[in-house]
Amino acid sequence: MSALYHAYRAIVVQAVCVHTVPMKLTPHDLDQLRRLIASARSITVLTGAGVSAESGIPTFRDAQTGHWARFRPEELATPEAFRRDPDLVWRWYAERRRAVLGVEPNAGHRALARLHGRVGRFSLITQNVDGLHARAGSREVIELHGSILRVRCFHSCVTYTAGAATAGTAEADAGAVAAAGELEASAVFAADSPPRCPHCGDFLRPDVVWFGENLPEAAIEAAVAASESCELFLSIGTSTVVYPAAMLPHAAADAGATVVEINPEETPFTARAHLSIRGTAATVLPAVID
Ligand code: BV8
Ligand code: ZN
Repeated sequence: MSALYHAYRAIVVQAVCVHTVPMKLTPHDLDQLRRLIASARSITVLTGAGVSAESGIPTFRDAQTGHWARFRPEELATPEAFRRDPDLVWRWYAERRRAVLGVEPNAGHRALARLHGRVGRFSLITQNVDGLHARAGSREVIELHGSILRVRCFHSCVTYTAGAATAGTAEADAGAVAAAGELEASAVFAADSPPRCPHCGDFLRPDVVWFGENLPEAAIEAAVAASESCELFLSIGTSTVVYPAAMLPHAAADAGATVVEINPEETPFTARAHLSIRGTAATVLPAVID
């Protein structure tokens, strides 16, 4: 994790330095971003929940509604919450999975999928667990926080994947189902309570990274490497408050990349961005990529 330590350290150093004065917002900032994208030989993109907002998926900052209004996501997205009330947390994820499988990727997701084929080197890192980048056609997506479309045993004995094409059912890893025998994948995703792993007997759980859990090592290492080696870094639809993902734009800037933020609101990173565009993903991205 030396790259991770280096990037975390960079944050601390940065936190005590005077922020660089950001480029002033110009009326032609879309032209500026278009030129930066056209001339970059390597681009790394980090997306957050804001990229899925225009598909109708509420962001983490958005207030929760209905039955979930009384909970904060940070309170439910933890191993402690699951152990305390497995049914509650399992149902929260089942409802979010149904919502995700019921919407379509938006113009922002699709523009990023097109960008991949037009740049020498391109990396897409997402904090999102909704699988919408892949459904928009993006390949090799670095999923920092896992996927709500997958369910696994706490000890990774077995994994099941719900596919958008087969909304509501799932193709499990054939080997796992064969080995598991009793558990049918479709039954796992239809269950109202978390099923037990047929191998070890512990609960099955969403294959996401909860607060307090480590990110998949391969994913964070790939994300740090892609952030530290690109010419242009785009930070899109993220509040940059969840770590270690939030250190990636800093790591890119520390390594000399031009960092552009696309967000309708300011974030803790805005003061450091070379260009910060007050716009939404589904309007800005198609305008600068096509
Ligand atoms: C870890 C999966 C080591 C689950 C998620 C104190 C200080 C610093 C750090 C910490 C701290 N205390 C604890 C920590 C560590 C903690 C953390 O960062 N906490 C935060 C809250 C302070 N991090 C962790 O625990 C991570 N693990 O560090 O391991 C460790 C080990 C043991 C003990 C300690 C540390 C794990 C973090 C991963 C958590 N899991 N998701 C699930 O989804 O259910 S994170 C979750 O939050 C989502 O993935 C989501 O992506 C993310 C929220 O961030 P954003 O994506 O930015 O979304 P958000 O809603 O915040 O913002 C949306 C933005 O979009 C806004 O800015 C908005 O303006 C903008 N927007 C809105 N509409 C649009 C738009 N932009 C563009 N277009 C639009 N249309
Ligand atoms: Zn198990």
